[in-house]
Amino acid sequence: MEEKIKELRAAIEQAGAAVTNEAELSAFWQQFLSKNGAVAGLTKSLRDVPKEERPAVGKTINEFKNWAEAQYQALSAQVERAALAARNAAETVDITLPAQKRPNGSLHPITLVKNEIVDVFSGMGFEIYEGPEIEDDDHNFTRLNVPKNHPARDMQDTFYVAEDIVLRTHTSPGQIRVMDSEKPPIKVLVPGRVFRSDSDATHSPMFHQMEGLVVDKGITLCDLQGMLDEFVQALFGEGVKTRLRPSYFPFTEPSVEVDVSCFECGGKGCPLCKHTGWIEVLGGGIVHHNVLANCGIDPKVYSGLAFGIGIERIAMLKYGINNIGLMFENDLRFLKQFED
Ligand code: 2U9
Repeated sequence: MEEKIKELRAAIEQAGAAVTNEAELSAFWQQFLSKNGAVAGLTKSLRDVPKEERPAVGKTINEFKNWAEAQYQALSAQVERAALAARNAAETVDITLPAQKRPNGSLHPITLVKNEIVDVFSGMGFEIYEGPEIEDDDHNFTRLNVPKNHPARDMQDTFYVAEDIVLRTHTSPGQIRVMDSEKPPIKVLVPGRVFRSDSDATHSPMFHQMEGLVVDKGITLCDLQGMLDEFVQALFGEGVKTRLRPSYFPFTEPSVEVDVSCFECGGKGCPLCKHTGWIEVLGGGIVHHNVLANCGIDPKVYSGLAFGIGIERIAMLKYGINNIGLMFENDLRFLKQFED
């Protein structure tokens, strides 16, 4: 038995020295330490040892078995360390390489123009209010003096959600809500998405508006023109002038269309202003007495001015965009032009 153990120890040492990876380690275990392996074979051969010698030989075999298992554990740790070292070498990061650049996002032209307009009017003391996009007939039409038979109420022009519920066609219902909850003096700017059943190169079924409302004693069209002068100069440049033309809206009387002198040609005439020297930018007027009365404000005591700006229209003019659809396609080649 002594001889057998000595031979096996030598065989284990020799085989162990050759183990370099998992597969070889597994073969080593199979050959020496598995149920049918060489070390188990020693225990089986204990049967052939005379009875009186068995305890001593058994002890020697057990000690050898422990040694063989320790060999295996040591080899296993060695293979694991080698595998980790190989992986670390393969996955080395070259920290001297330049970092990958993440592309920068930028503000959408509509947001840029909206922020600019908000800044100008905030500077004049306007507060910002945002109302709901889904409105009832009463806030969107009736209290704004838009009569039952008015074409704006037609299904062809307005998106109906239910019989008396619409996607707001302007942000004006927001001003109605402000007048319901606050007493004059009121000076508020209401930006937001609005919806109309209309679509071509300059109209989109969803677009952005910014409406202003001032209600106080003694408000006149002069106040409106003074504020709008400030506004167009901040947006289009110092020398730009405004011109008011008579118009009609159900919620204002008198109503005006507001033109700016062409900021491209200085008023001489060019393709942008269609050779007129003027460009239409927004609408406004003096709040109709019915609208004030509908909101519990006495039109004999107070008067108001209101204006409405289409944000896409201003963005198209300011940046020379010829198709409104470009602003909703999110083509990066278009958006990148507005990076600062
Ligand atoms: C109240 C009273 C009056 C808001 C007004 C306009 C004129 C106007 C257009 C600009 C381009 C709509 O987006 S657009 O197509 N708007 O011309 N808006 S007066 O008048 C109001 C609003 C609220 C209580």
